[in-house]
Amino acid sequence: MTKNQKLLDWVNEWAAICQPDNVHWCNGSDEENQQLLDEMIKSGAAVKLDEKKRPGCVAFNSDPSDVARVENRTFICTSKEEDAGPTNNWMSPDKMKAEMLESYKGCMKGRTMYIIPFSMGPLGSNISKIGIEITDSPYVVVNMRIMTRMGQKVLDILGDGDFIPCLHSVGAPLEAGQKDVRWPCASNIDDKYISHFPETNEIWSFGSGYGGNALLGKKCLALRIASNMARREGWLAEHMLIMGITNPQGVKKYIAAAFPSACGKTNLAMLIPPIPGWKVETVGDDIAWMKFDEEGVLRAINPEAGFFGVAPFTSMETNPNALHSADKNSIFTNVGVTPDGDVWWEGIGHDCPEGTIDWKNKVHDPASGQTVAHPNARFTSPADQCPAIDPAWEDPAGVPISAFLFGGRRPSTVPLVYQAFDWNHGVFMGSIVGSEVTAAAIGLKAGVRRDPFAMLPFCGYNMGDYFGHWISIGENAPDKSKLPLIFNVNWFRKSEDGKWLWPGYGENIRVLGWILDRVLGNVDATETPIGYVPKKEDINIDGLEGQEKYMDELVEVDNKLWLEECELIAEHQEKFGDALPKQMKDQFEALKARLKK
Ligand code: SAT
Ligand code: MN
Repeated sequence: MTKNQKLLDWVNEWAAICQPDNVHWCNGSDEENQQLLDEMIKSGAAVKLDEKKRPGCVAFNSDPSDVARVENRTFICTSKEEDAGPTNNWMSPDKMKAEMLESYKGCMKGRTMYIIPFSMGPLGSNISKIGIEITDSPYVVVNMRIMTRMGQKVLDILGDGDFIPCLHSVGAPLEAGQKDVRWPCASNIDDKYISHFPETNEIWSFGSGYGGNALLGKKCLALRIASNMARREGWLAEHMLIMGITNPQGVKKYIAAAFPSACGKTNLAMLIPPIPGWKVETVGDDIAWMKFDEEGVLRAINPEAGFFGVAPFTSMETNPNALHSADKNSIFTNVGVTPDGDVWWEGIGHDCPEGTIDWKNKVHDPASGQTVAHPNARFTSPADQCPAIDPAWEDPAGVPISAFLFGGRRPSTVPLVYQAFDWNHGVFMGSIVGSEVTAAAIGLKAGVRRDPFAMLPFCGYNMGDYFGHWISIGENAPDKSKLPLIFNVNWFRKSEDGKWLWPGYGENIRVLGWILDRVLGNVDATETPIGYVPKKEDINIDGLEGQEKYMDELVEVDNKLWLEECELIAEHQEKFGDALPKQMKDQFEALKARLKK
């Protein structure tokens, strides 16, 4: 256990408010995990999967109202509204705490309060942070055990040091004798809150049991709170995958990449190169924490210990490494369960066996038009089960980052890959990341939905100040010559008749190859108004039949289209008002001037 008085006081305080039947301090052992799983299987909350097909695996189905992060109920609570900025929901800390305190009173009646000590980052790394999550959800406990380093070993390292308090309740107290439901949560969306108090490093979550709403180490701590800490302390907490790439000459470099959702981040992190001699290894698929070392090299750790990956359309075709990560010791949420005790989801690569139970606990009827898995169904799997896990993925020192990649889904305008002229230009590039949406998709006017640095729902402070923080990282770099190079990629460019110009998936290694060559100084590029673009012959397309004829279009920069893009960028920049750093305005003016030349 612990002698940390601050921690003991905090737990006692909340136990008195939430009034659980029991308090359980999680030690993280196999026995504890098995006991929790057994209890949930017995109560019907979880289904045990077949021990031969999926050893050590269980499946859960959530309440149909509780299936994803709730962005409109996610709040950044700062004294001043402008500190949350135009992209976050804001409420004052006092008002939020008063409101939520009412909800927390007696909220754990009939339940056990679990205390989860966890480390984001390898135990003992100087980049790592310790959090303590209070929760009344045993589902959260078993997930946190995979997603973080969790248990007594964390308390031992904590000693009487500081921790980030993370409070969570599903918000569904039980009356004496009341039978629990499979997936307790607050039934009304307005009763849910995912609140962050960056000024005091606190997280209060209420009403949801799903993913990032409830596994508070992930988006809440490792991005929203950590982005604030990183800003104060001069480092970076980013929504980025980290991967190692080795070329046929045996040279290995690490890159970090940010993409908005649904752009294939996990697939890129676990890519299997189809061309000989290349190797990709995964350090992380979602979050990167980065600091300069004594030599001035920016080094990254993956603060997580597992993957919380989207299941649908994960297959042996699209991502065998993700699939194998979930072979055993994994938790599945909102997937189908087959009669022989395996899992099934849309796009898994084979037909749905008759009698499969869908995510709403009904036998699937193919004629119903309903999907078997929820589109946001997930697998929770230990990272070290990934066949391509990087040997240095737990190195407390982190891995050296040579390049940043940004990208979105851009059917037009944006070339396959281009490189920023310098750091601030790269920051500008990150600030305009976005995906094109059709009018139908969001019920609004068609256009580009901007997701700067893929951090829109995860930046815990004013996004304009966040751009400023990135600029200051470049300005204050101990050795500017060692800063990572910055690139934008776009796998999704289409021809005028709507055909994909680039095959994507594993073939993206060919683009990563060019990026590696730029890092190594092996290859020239064409200077264009938007940045350095590859000479088409420098992208290796050996063995890609019929690809040659698309290469001109893939690397083309059309000034007219980019001037139209600039009108959209102007609208985007206006949203940040006075918080938009002057350097970002200067970058924009310089881009327009280059395009008009
Ligand atoms: O639910 S999570 O926040 O963990 C995953 C996601 O929405 O990106
Ligand atoms: Mn993510």
